[in-house]
Amino acid sequence: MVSVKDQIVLITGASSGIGASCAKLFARNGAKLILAARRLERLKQLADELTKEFGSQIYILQLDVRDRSQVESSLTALPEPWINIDVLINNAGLSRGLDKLHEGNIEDWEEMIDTNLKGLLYVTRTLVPGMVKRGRGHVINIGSLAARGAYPGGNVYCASKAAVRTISEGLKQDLLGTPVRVTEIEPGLVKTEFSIVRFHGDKQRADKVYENLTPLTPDDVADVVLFCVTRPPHVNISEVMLVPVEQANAMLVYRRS
Ligand code: NDP
Ligand code: 8X3
Repeated sequence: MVSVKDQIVLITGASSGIGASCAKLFARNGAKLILAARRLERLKQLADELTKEFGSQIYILQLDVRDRSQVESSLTALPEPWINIDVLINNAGLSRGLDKLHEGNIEDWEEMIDTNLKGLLYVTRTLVPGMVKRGRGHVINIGSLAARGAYPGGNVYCASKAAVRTISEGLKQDLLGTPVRVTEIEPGLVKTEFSIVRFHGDKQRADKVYENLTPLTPDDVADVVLFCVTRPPHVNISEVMLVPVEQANAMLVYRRS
């Protein structure tokens, strides 16, 4: 088993949902955390909580993963004790809208592609060379069940997650011969701020997504991430799909009436 104690773990999108849950679980297990996202106040609040509860060492990074030069400059200029990142959790991501493709909002598309796909690529391209050089590292990409097929209105979001799936597969191939591990995690419905963001703040509409079923919690996903990272070094969990019991695929859920 690999222990995460004193390992340096960078989590993108740590200010909410799955990223924040990963931060809590890795902190509880003794990791040193770099928490990245755009909302600085949220990160500070989380870091305070974790420091109080677990005595964690935390570095806060205000970062927009869509900004290539900011990604490169901030990640290459990390202070010396933080530079050798062991685990990268590429979690920052979002959906915007649920419109038919031919009626879709092009700004929404660009935001999803720039964040879910290009942002993940920028961070990965900046950090993985160091992992290869040091001969240790693990990249966790938070994909989605949406990668496995489109659902009505999901078009560009699903495509962005299909790209994450393919990129994870390609990265695994390209890292063959190195000890660096790559895992893609594909959750189904997880109750976070995801749907509020998708519907541009319409909480009522967001709540309906999880109505009359028991969704995954972000802690459920964090649990799986920690499991993958703590396998023995010769084991690579390449992909995990986890869904609520009441979800069969992206299109088929059971709602108790
Ligand atoms: P949340 O909305 O709760 O969290 C999303 C996180 O991503 C926030 O911390 C947000 O931080 C961050 N983020 C968004 N854009 C950027 C950006 N440009 N730069 C840096 N950080 C950014 O949703 P989830 O926790 O659910 O989402 C996390 C991941 O899980 C996403 O990749 C999502 O696609 C995926 N996922 C979610 C599922 C679900 O049902 N909830 C299911 C399957 C996958 P900030 O706004 O502060 O920058
Ligand atoms: C989020 C899950 O099914 O809402 O990636 O697209 S879904």
